[in-house]
Amino acid sequence: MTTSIEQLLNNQIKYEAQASMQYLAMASWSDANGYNGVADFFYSQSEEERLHMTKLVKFVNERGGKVIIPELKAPKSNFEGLNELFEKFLNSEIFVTEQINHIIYECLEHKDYNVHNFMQWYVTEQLEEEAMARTLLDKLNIIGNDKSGHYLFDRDINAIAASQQKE
Ligand code: OFO
Repeated sequence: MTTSIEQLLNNQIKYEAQASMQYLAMASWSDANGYNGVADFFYSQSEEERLHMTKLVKFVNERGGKVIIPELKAPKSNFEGLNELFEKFLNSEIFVTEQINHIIYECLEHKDYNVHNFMQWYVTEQLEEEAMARTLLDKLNIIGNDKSGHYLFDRDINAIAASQQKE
């Protein structure tokens, strides 16, 4: 693979790691604020992002590239409430999708069909995650500031997420 593609994959390792740590901070905030369902959701999202990172690390190594395990900036760890939490979630997923689209574009420019093929898995994953983040934020926007609505959202979030994944 070219050094520019290798660099992009290393950047992506960092973005997946950042997302994993961000979602861990969001899980922890939710846990501390009594939103146990939301906490479970973000603990599991954090694990998923870690797997996405590891998958890239293994791929770059298999292809004889050099992996750089990155330094990360501290994630945001305080939130006004659930709306801000889920806005952060959606924005993070949109950012990652843009980075993946950029890698796909560069793969086609450099005719690296092997990396292009590998990255298709991430394209599908991002579609699902972005759709999930939008659905959850839409629901929160309907609920507004209603406390009992937040209680029900917290109770039902993992069922909503599971049913969305089956679609
Ligand atoms: Fe790594 O899947 Fe979203 O960000």
